[in-house]
Amino acid sequence: MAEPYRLIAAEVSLYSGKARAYLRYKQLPFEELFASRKVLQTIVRPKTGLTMIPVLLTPAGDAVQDTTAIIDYLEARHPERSVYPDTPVLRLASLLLELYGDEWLVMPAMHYRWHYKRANMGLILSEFGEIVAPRLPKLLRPLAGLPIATYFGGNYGRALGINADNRDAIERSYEAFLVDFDAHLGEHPFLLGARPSVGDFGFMGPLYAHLYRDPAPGELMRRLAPRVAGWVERMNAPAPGGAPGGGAVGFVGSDEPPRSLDPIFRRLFTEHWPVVADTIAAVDRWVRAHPDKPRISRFVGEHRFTIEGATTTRWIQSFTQWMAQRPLDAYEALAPEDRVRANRWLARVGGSGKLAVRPPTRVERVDNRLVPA
Ligand SMILES: N[C@@H](CCC(=O)N[C@@H](CS)C(=O)NCC(=O)O)C(=O)O
Repeated sequence: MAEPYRLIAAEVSLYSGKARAYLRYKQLPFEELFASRKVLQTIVRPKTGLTMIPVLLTPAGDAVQDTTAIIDYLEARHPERSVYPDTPVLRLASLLLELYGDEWLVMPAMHYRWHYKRANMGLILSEFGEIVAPRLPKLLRPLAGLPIATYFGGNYGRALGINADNRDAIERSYEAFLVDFDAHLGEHPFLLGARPSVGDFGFMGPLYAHLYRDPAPGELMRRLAPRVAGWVERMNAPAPGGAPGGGAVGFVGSDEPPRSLDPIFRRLFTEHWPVVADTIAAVDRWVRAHPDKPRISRFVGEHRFTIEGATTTRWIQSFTQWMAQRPLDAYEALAPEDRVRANRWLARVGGSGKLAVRPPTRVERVDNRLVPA
């Protein structure tokens, strides 16, 4: 039997949930290797240059970090049960949804984990403790987890722009999202029909480890949006989305995203897209201001952003542009007749004109770091 893939991951980690669900859906044999500090120091750091998870270790000896890179690495080698719709407008929609899950829903995920400490910290400290000192008796693990919990819990607010000014707004936005997604799931088992697309996996990061599994937001999800909780469970099942081997189940029949997703796309274009557009401008400014730097900094300044009427400041993350280039490229590549259909759909969801932009400075990932292309 072929040697299995290995996924360095942890249940408590946001992006691990995306990669794990993807590997299960593809029915690829894999073993999960717990991302203890030792594994991070002896495997992840030396092989990727980063201290980030998840990391896919392949039988060919590659170590792939970043869930999007992991998905594309595996799609190239295992094209069956593809998570990319083969019709162009659905494909564009799936890339936008992945971007939204990866880069925007991370905000409620962090907020609900770290703000509702009393409900969540028992679980979080104990799981962070397992990363640092997996051999410590269970009772003592929370103590060992305290330093990293303090680090993550102390920094997320400034980085993501979450504070007393917009906490209520973030909750209003997330609760509305939950209700919209729940209504959609009354009509379709996954975002784009009867099988998961890359957008579902993008959603699975924040919606599993934090928003489903952490006690406070988990209770909220089960109460407000039981179908979303059911979707999380389906996404984590061994072969979500139909019969083993792919079967006949597919994406929605026409090349048009379901209308029940309109409120989610509208929110994407109202809340998230201004941040994306601003990030593209900031990356360009940063690269012009640092002509001698081969790599682009992870953070390229600060900007103001607005969610549900509340405006505050966040750090601009250059990585967001790399993710945004995917739907922008998909839009750019549309044949004229497909573009007419895409524009009709975009007009319906508040996205008119928004994808017809070319980043003045493109970025690419080389050795897991962003560089100007
Ligand atoms: N975009 C990346 C992000 C990976 C990531 O941020 N992982 C988190 C854990 S879920 C991490 O390792 N954070 C450590 C850090 O930010 O330094 C992906 O899709 O894999």
